[in-house]
Amino acid sequence: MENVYRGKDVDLTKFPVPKWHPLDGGRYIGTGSFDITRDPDDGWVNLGTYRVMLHDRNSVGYYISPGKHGRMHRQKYFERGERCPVAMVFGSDPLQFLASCTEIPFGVSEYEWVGAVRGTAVEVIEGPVTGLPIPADAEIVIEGYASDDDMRMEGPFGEWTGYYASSSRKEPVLHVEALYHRNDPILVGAPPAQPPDEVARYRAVLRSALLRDELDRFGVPDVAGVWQHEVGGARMFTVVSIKQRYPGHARQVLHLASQSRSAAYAGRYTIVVDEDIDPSNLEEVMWAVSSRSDPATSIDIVQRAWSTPLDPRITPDQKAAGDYSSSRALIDACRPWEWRDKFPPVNVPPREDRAAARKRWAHLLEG
Ligand SMILES: Cc1cc2nc3c(=O)[nH]c(=O)nc-3n(C[C@H](O)[C@H](O)[C@H](O)COP(=O)(O)O)c2cc1C
Ligand SMILES: [Mn+2]
Repeated sequence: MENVYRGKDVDLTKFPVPKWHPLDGGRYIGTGSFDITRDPDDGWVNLGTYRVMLHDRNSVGYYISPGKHGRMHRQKYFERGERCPVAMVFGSDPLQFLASCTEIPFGVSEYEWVGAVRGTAVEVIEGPVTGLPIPADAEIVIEGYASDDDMRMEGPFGEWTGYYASSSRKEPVLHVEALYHRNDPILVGAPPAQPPDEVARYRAVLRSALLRDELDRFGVPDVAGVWQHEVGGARMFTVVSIKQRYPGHARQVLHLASQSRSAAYAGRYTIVVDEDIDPSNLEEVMWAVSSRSDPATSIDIVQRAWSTPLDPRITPDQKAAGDYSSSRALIDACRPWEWRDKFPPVNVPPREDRAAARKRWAHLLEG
């Protein structure tokens, strides 16, 4: 609250807002940012990173994909004929940003998740306009309202898939009633780009951990490892390794992983491999797919799964009809359970032996 502007004094054009990609339809003030909303029924508070485009001095456009928490909140207000209150934070504690762009479950506030990770509660102030809780140490914050009868073109924007796939459409405008910032505030940017980019790299770590946790909570035994690959933007290419324990174990993992909270949105390929394969090593994974799967019997297809206008492979006709679903390929690249003992042996020495040899002859490998 070092600098406070209300009503006509709000001027967002004073910030050096970048145009991040050559074909972006505007300047995006919100990339390394998050939107704060409250569920009008249950009162819980969500933080979600959704891109924010600068329209003019005191209005911004923001895009939220169907199924995201901020969109469900907004929809609830609109269905009641009310405006949706929103606070947007441009520049925050990095852990708050990390939480706001991660698949934390519906009904759980990212604030609580941050507090749990840190071990201390997040200090907030009550937003003077909306009453929403605002991080006390934020750099730049705006408060305002969106309504469903006020939409303006938003996009195109360079997205995490490496394309401008959602093009431009009419999206709700946030009318900014208040602007607060520190002296010399830092406007944080985190523009997505063709993966594997920085955004995909940090998200792969957390998403893989979340999926691992979900599979454990689903009661799936003997998960050896999980990786949501950077090349797929930590969403479109998911690999799980298991120690097979019973017939159907591999398919169970494929279907659960592909529809889990942390991997369902905008997925594409889910692969299960045996525990001798490192799920984070693309070459090992694709060797297992190439050598242990049988295309005719090893691949299940799921139709009409949760996707997004950002999906570059949804046809123009489908998008025009409002159908943002896409299919999933679930690839079983494990040795088939029934004859796993008769599967030809692997012809390289065990991993431990290779590691021991590398250690012993390290002086020859250097330089
Ligand atoms: C830099 C960046 C930009 C993002 N932009 C958007 C966006 O414009 N719209 C969207 O729906 N999700 C976007 N996301 C993904 C969401 O932040 C992510 O799905 C998050 O889990 C959403 O919060 P929620 O689960 O509370 O809905 C972005 C993520 C990052 C890291
Ligand atoms: Mn959420």
